[in-house]
Amino acid sequence: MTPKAIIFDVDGTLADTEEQHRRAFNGAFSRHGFDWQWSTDDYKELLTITGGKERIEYFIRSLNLCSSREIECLSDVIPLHKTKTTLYSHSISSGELRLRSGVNRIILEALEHGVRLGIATTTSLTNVEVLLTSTLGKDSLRWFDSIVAGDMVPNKKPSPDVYHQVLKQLNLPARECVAFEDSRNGLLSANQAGIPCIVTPCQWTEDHEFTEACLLLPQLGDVENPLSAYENFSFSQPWLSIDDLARAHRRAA
Ligand code: XBP
Ligand code: MG
Repeated sequence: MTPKAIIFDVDGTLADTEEQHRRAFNGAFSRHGFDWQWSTDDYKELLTITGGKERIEYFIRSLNLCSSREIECLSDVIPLHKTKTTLYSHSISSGELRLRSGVNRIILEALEHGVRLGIATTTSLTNVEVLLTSTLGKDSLRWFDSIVAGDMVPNKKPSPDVYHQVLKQLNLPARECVAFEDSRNGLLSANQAGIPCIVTPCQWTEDHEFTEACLLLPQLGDVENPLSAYENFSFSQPWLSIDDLARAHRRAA
């Protein structure tokens, strides 16, 4: 049956945002007088640490600084992350980034079919708000019955905390929902919460392990970016429609 709700991850799933995050981290380091600059290779490694503040702290501890310097740098994590979030918000509100293919389409299809919407993300709430308003318009925040972000739960992905909180706010059982994710941490988080998960990897996560996904697709697809047929799933259209989603969900249940 059609899932009662679709719960979206944000970074990498709604949009391919991590390059904008990486540049914002590097901009914050410069503004705070640090000569740190995360290359794309550095960042691909660091992305396994979920949460920007946790990522900066992990990086500082990896520098093997003397304890006094390490303590001094760690005291800067919160202000650094605040600057980073401001820089990231500016870059996203410029409208330079679009949603991944098929995301806008399936959100509108879900609304038309009475399928509820939720967001379960590790990123900061302001980042969710600026991405949704700059890509879907300011009313779009109201389309989501639950938005749970970053520090709103004790533990970040792969902990299931964020998905548990969304399920609580939606007042729905896990098996009646479906999650969309891009990373292994996100897949593990959704699955530990008992939610079947469809994965659309992005450039930063394409080499992750996704065996537990109920469906693995390169993207959700739309008219401009049709999906080719997939060996283990036949589509009614060359994209994942709500009807296809219901079939994939039944298979997973
Ligand atoms: C991805 C993350 C976030 C972002 C950075 O979140 O792990 O930490 O990389 O955002 P998700 P912050 O895939 O769960 O949406 O600096 O705000 O944490
Ligand atoms: Mg993600």
